[in-house]
Amino acid sequence: MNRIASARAILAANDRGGYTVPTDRLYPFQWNWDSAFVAMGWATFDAARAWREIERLLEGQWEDGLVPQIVFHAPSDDYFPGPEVWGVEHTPPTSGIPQPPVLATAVRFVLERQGPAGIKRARATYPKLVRNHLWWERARDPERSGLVATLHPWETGMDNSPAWDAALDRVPTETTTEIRRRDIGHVDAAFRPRGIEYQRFIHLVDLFRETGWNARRMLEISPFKIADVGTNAILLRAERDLLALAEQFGDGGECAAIAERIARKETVLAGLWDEALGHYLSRDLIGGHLIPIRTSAGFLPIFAGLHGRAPALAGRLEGWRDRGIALVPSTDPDAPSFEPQRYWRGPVWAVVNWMIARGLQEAGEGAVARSVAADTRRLIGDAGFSEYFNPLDRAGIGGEAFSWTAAIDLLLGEGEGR
Ligand code: 9WN
Repeated sequence: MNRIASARAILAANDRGGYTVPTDRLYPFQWNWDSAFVAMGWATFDAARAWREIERLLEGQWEDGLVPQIVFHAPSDDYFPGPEVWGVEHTPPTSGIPQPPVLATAVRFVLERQGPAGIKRARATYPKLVRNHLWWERARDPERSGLVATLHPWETGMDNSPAWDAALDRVPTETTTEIRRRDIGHVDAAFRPRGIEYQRFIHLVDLFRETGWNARRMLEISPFKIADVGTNAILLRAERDLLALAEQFGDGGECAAIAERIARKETVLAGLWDEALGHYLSRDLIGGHLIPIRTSAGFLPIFAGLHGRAPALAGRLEGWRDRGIALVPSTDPDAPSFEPQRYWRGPVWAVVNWMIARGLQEAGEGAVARSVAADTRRLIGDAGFSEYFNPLDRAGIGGEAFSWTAAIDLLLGEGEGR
């Protein structure tokens, strides 16, 4: 089978009836940001199926606009925590937290890719995106500072990033839920988050469930509260893409409200730049300080359209590349917390690379954008469609036959993002 056919076959094999699981067994449900990338991958060869992915994700959308991290379309014992731990009243069952909001970007991509034939489904999707972006502001930035808060590491999609370590230390390790991890039955425990991190992850779930998933209460009481540079950059990008959709499907008032949010977010996101480290950083909203660890999320403001720092950030990527480090490590390889195999503490993720490459390309850093894209393609070509990759020895790690890796390979194979 050639490479395109192999990538398409992974999406087809992980298709569970209009939604795509990230990979068999390890992740047996529909995940939010995975599906946004996967929809773009489907769009390269089956627009109708791309729309279905988006529509099935939105079956999980709450009344208040939240698009949850996980939609539990069908029961499975292969994953912990399942719907009974979340205790959310929704049909289909869902988790109770968000994930990085790539969806509006995906909808615009699928529409532009398909052309006029996609207008009907895009028009039907548009109001749900508007409600979702209003949720972000109401639930996570009620004071309209321009930065949304993250209350759980899982919301960032970069679950055990060392950037969360100090803030997570404030979270107690006791849980009312019994922890029955399934992930380490599927993949090597050395590649996954540690036990103590899981205790804190579940402590937060217990705490939020006890509020009845009340957004206001959660924001008040969470001992973990971060302005994640990744989530905020992705949201700003999504706002720009939503504005493009609003110009086609919305009214003047909606366009003005989105434009106003964009202007506010541009200013405050720029404020996450740290001159000493020469990188964009997340802010601890309890301590008030920037978290002094360079991660791959710190490149995402370029994807959000902040291009002023792109030359400096491109220089850092070139430096790593010239030392033989595969781009883009999720944690600075020179940081003491760097671990080349352990989940978000070092490994390379194709989806993050796609966003970084696209941002660099748009910022006029075409050569480095091509390096990031080429490295991603090489990693996948050599090691397979793995969940993520060791930036030092370039091995594929985690789950295999991974949907979003296949989707990104399809996009990069066509030159999208370069
Ligand atoms: C929790 C599905 C998801 C990704 C995340 C990745 C991992 C889940 C987990 O898998 O998180 O959401 O149980 O480890 O960190 O980015 O969306 O692929």
